[in-house]
Amino acid sequence: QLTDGQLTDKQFRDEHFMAQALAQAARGLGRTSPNPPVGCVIVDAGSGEVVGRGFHPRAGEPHAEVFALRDAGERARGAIAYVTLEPCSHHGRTPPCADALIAAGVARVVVAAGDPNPLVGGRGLEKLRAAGIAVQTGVLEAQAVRQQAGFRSRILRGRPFVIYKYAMTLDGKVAALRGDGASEANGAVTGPEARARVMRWRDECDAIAVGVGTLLTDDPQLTTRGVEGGRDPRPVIFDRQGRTPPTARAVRPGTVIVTAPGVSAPALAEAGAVLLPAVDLAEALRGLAELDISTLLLEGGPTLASMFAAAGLIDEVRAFIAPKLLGAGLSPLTSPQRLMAEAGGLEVVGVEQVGSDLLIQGLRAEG
Ligand code: AOF
Ligand code: ZN
Repeated sequence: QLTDGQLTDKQFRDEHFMAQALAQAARGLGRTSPNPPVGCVIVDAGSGEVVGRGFHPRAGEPHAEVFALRDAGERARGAIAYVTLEPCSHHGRTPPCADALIAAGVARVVVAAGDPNPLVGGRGLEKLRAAGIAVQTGVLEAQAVRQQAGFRSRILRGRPFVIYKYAMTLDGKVAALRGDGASEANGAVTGPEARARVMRWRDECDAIAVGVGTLLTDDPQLTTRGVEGGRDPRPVIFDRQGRTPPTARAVRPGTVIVTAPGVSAPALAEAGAVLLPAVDLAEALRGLAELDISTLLLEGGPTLASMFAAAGLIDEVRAFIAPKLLGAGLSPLTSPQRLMAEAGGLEVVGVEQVGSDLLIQGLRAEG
């Protein structure tokens, strides 16, 4: 029988190993859509030694549990498996992970968050319990849900999770009124450390959105630079009339151009771009989800972001504040026009100094 002290110790150990599983999962960020990033570590119940690690590298490849079980080999028997998402119970592109855990003789499974996929939805946990495995859920659940925000948004709401990233001066301006517009990395606003952080976010997000105005002014590349092993997000250009030049640097195979219905742009299609006609933002986001885009990073400046904000479609804000005073300039949002009492509340999930800039991350408060 456990005393209170030992119970706390066990919870502490569970959180310690789940944090390692989350770190494994993070290795797949930006690469797994439409699947979630998932990580797994297998721990010897006696010695507390990690005997297996794995993560889901991309859709179509084996799931995290399979890699971790392979890594552990015979040492999985009687061990504890820590998984960031409920093990699957269905035959998809791969066989069920719950079956693999049972076959390997794992004694206990600790899960961070349930799988909202209707094909799974609790049946993975049931399968494990029916096989006599001790199952515990909810360990570091909030972190896991955040890490899986894109997958969960696409499954539960049919649209990508939208992150508005911007950089402003201490007096709240993202760009001067003339000269340097809100450019690709807001280079003029923050220091190099903040810009490097943005590159990491590009690596981790499925797609990056800009408006055609930014595209025509800056001709941004919208690529990931300076990240080892980095990959480029898919550019998404909001361009109602199809004015994007096929020679723009962000136009490459897979680039999405969101237009009004009925716009034809054969030269863009020839350049490999995907035309996505939509009557409004909600329809555009549904279309992006169908293109397997789970996380969308808004870098397009105030005009595009204001459209999203007015439609209530910003899920997370990542704001850099640079220690500079500009004077007249553009603010990060121009709409909606609200009373202060109606201002959209954010739950702050991170405050950090990055180089000489301050980074504040906030999630839209539910409801
Ligand atoms: C897990 N571990 O590492 C992942 C899971 O088409 P499939 O076979 O790859 O199945 C995809 C679904 O499996 C996905 O929608 C989600 O519900 C679950 N993902 N599950 O146990 C993993 N990536
Ligand atoms: Zn699985």
